[in-house]
Amino acid sequence: LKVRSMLDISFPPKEEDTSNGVAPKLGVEASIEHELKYRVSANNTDARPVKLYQSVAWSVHDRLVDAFDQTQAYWKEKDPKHIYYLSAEFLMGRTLTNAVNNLDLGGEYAEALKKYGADLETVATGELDAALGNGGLGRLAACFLDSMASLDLPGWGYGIRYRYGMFKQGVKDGLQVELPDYWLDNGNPWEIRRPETQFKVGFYGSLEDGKWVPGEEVIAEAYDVPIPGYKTKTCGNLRLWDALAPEEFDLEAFNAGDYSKAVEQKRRADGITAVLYPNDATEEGKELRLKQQFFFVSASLQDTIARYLEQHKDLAGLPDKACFQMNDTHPTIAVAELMRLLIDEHGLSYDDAWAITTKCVAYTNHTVMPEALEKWPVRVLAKLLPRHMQLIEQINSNWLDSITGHVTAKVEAELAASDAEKQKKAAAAAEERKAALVAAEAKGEEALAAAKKVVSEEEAAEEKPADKATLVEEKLKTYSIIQENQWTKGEMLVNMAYLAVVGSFAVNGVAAIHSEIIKTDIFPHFVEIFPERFQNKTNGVTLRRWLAYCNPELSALITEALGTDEWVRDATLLAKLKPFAEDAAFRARWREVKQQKKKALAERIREQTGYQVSTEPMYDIHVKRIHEYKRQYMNAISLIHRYKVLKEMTPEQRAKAVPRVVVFGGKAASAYYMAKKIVALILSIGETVNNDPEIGDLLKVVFLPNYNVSEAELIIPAAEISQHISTAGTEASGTSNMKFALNGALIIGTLDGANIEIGENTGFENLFIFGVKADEINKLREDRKNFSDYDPRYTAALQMVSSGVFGRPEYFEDLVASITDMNRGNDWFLLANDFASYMDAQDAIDELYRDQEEWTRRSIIYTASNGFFSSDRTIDQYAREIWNVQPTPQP
Ligand code: B1H
Repeated sequence: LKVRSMLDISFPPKEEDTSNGVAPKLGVEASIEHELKYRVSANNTDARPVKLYQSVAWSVHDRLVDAFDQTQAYWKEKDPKHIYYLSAEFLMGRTLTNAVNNLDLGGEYAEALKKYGADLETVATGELDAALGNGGLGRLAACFLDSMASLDLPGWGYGIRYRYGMFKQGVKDGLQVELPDYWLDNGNPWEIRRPETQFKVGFYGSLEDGKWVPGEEVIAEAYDVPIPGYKTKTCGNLRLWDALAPEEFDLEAFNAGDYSKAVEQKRRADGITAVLYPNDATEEGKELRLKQQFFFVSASLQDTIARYLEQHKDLAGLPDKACFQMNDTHPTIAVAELMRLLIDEHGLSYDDAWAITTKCVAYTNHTVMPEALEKWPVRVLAKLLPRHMQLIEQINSNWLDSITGHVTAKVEAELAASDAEKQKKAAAAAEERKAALVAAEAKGEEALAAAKKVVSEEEAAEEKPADKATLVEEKLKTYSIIQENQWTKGEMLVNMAYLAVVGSFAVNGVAAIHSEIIKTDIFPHFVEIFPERFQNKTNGVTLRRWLAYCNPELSALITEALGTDEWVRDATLLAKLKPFAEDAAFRARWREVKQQKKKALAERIREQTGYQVSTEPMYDIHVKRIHEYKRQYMNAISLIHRYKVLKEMTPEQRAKAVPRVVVFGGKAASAYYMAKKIVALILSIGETVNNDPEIGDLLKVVFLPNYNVSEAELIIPAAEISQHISTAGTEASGTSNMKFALNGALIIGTLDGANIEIGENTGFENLFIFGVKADEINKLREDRKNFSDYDPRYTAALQMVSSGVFGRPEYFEDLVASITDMNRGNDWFLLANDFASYMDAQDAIDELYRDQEEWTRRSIIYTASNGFFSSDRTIDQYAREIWNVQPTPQP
């Protein structure tokens, strides 16, 4: 129910727009001055970095709003089909650099800032990251928005305006600490509040005469974040919802004296959009999380339908105008909510509603980790969303009815196959018994009696034919959206991924191997029924943020070599760089750029950690969320070994060793016990190694705190080698691997996720690939070895941890046990299995680094080979193969 409409609020009449395109009335220089004086209230002399940033940002804001208004008005007039990307996370990072450059205003702003003795790069550091996401999944959503706008595709993102985004990570006493992210404290120039766009969202309550009467209501209010495409007039939208208490507007209740009730309601509403859950690839199962999910999904669907109905009268046409892409299971309650809106609010029949829903929604799976595949207890769903639970039951029962024929045929075929087998066995057994009786008879009365007894027991024990109905029932359960919890017997769960697959017209994985694994391991039943529904869409990253803007030096070199900067729009052009890999002068310049970026990173390391690192060693980077499956721990163990070897070397040997600076970064979920210990171990190793005078510049181990989008923009261009070493079959795709490759960092990695496709594009001989393959994992988990059989380098390194070489041996006891003790984790991610081949790959890296010409040659080959991983390519595939949405640029 729309609470307010546009008409309730009278805007000042719009002036005649004479600005022609995106240029507003004030020039860049004048507008910065205007903002500085009137909005930020600072004069020129007081233009400190943050205030200058704010003025520049507000000046850019005005230009964005022009582009936004024009695009949205144009789309409204043309009425093309839209894609709505529903996501609980959008990890946007900073906006200023991206906005200025996408609007093609870099030159003008640089010029205007001269007056303040500032450059855009420095001013940009005044901005706090918008960190409304955990890691890869949220950042992918942000890259997709950039590509959608850049390809002129009519599309909006829909999500939550968390008041506190991802926590800020600090380090205290060798441990991670979590600090609140006050990202909105200085105001946010990149959003437009829409008090005129509000919707009611209900929770709890009961069903009265089949009608849902919510027990609690909140108001969703829209904020729009303009998304400028790269050098196009198109400006897309990210609409984020904030929650308000209805009482804030209900003055009557307020005046009636129910003050505490009003305050309580406000507190509850605030809670919904307060914080982002800091879990990456795990799931908390908290009711508040489901509340968040339903809140933004309901508001987004109501909003879309309301806008659709402004221009169309019949909802049957909705699938021609709207497609909802569900980013993982978090927004999959959309299947039930769209059904409810169509049936309860718009009067459609169940069947008509189902026909529309299943043409409108599509689902992307991002993980095969069982702990991340959301399953909500029926108890929780029925309490929070009783009408939705009822609809899910109906959806499930229709679904099971529709496949009963298929399942019965399957059972019959299995029975027939096993019957034939059984008859053969039974005949053989009968022959044997006959022979036994004959033999017993020959031995006399007593033997015969004993043999007869055995025969009658055996005949009785012979398998009864299985009851077909029971078998069908058992098998149907494995297809059911509602299933019994395998751990807590009796508790029933709604498998949200199954709901998504049944309700969607397309289901996709995020890298080739992952899309295969979901077909064989996660949804095999559903593949039987609708094989055509399953697709692959290999992830990508925007080359604007992740090459052009974060590495302007390398970009300038690429542009010079190619004679054009068109590669920023058309990444396939990067392939033309290949011949330059053979040019020694070009390689020297390529190295110079890398050196420059290493220097910038070294400076950041000094600022953040106090460690002074040289820019001469190899820069070896391992940054991503901390997780056991990502195996930062295995890298840490290898570094302990490296340290040990360096300590044992003679000075002559040391002089020949290849020095490294190893940089880790990444957040551990606040409740993830082992991940926090892994952070602590890395910090402890650094503490010991970095202060060991015998080691000096030969090895530095740095944990750079608070890894986020902005840190990544600094770190990735400086990398020479990057690590992507998850246990095969666990990392769905990975996207930083693509960013590193495009910035000319070599990869050490397993045959997992997108590493495989990067290998195919770059040539596997150019990567350092090691470790077991995904299809060997199950068997290897079964035959895990004894601790005593492990690689001696590995056991010695762990021994050093246990004996306290890095301090706090008791604190690390659990961590060591998790990979050495059969009863305490038992090395689930197979570090021990992969360690030896990992070390071989590390040796190969050292060897190649001695040959700087060959190393640089490969570095160029990486950049030249990986244009495929532009998110423009990914989004073009989604648009054509799933969404059926057409580019709609303004003339
Ligand atoms: C990915 C998540 C994820 N997969 C649950 N799944 C979350 C799951 O808050 N939660 O409950 C949050 C995030 N994130 C990542 O998606 C994969 O691990 C990466 O391999 C992949 O590259 C990325 C984008 O597809």
